[in-house]
Amino acid sequence: MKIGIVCYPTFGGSGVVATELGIALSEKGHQVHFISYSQPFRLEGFSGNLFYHEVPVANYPLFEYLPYEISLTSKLVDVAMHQQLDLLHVHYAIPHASAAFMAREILKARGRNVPYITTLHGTDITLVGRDPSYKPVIEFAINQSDGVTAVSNSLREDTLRYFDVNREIHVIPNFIDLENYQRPSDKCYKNMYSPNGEKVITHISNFRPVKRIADVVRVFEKVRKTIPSKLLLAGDGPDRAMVENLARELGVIQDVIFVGKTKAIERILCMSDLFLLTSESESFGLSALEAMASGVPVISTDTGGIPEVNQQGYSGYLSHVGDIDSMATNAIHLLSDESRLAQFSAQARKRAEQFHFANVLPQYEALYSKVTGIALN
Ligand code: GMT
Repeated sequence: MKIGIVCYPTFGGSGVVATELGIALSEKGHQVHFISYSQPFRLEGFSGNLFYHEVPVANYPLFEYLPYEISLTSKLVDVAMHQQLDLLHVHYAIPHASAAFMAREILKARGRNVPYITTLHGTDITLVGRDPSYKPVIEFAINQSDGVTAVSNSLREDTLRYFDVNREIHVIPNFIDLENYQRPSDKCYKNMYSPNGEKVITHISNFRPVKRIADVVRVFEKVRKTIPSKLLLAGDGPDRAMVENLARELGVIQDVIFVGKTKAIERILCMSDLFLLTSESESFGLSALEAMASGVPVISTDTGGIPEVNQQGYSGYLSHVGDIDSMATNAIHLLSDESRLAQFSAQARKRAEQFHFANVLPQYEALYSKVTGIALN
């Protein structure tokens, strides 16, 4: 099948999932065309089945805001026509679903039928998409989609709660290539950050307010009183300065390491003992799954789709949003007992196996087949 994948190229779960999906599909023999305003950051290397098309946005002095959606639509039409695409699969509804709708209609007028599938990822529904400045368009574009998927049951329910959706929403969870998250303990170089054998507690995110990173630092401050530990913060974003100030105020800054935006997530996780995810809202929590795949137990909130990923008392523990005491108690419970920590580490990896891409990819292929009428064997 020839598939056009539209996604955000920057650091963020939806772009990661879209990129990994495209790569996995190309390895199965599909021809995949990524379409975005810059090359997705995890799209490295080349293969005969994998292509990238950049969306140029022409500027004009009249434009205070660049009309990206129009440029994307034009690029989708162009790629679909010239590459003979069978399908468009757009990740994150805003503005990808409405651009795909426009492209499909333009292509129809040119005698080509190219259906589109919209995958909902989270804030496109729970935060941004609900805003009145987007909602009517997003609702329409979801309803017009030839197929709609959500990354968790929780997100499916949120979509039905916030939008008037008359399409079936297929839940296809995010996935992971377990091979990429092996944990060769001798090559982790953990002593780089914990020279005296301190425990390494990790958080990875885009540092947006929804992640509540201040809670990460507050939990760490409590844990550190009992367990010699370091906090590894990977990523960057609007709350970075606030978090740095808070770490200073709490007197823990000397044990907090900011590694910035990094592609080397597996290497960070390899040296981690525990992962913290304190989000206010999270449709899935891909970073938690990446941690679990690396055998790192997760202390998280119980919001949104996280309980569908992190299993209470098995791969880690869940607490209510903002319950710093509970999260710190759970972290100490794990970090203070080596055999319990090892048991949870093994269980976290086991739980992650359920999300191995080989179990999830066929679900997307089945939907592609249904929507295009092209049989796949
Ligand atoms: O967090 C965001 O605003 C961005 C968004 C993204 O595009 O990365 O994240 C969402 O999609 C991820 C991949 O499906 C999910 O793992 C995240 O839970 C989800 N974020 C939220 O719901 C806050």
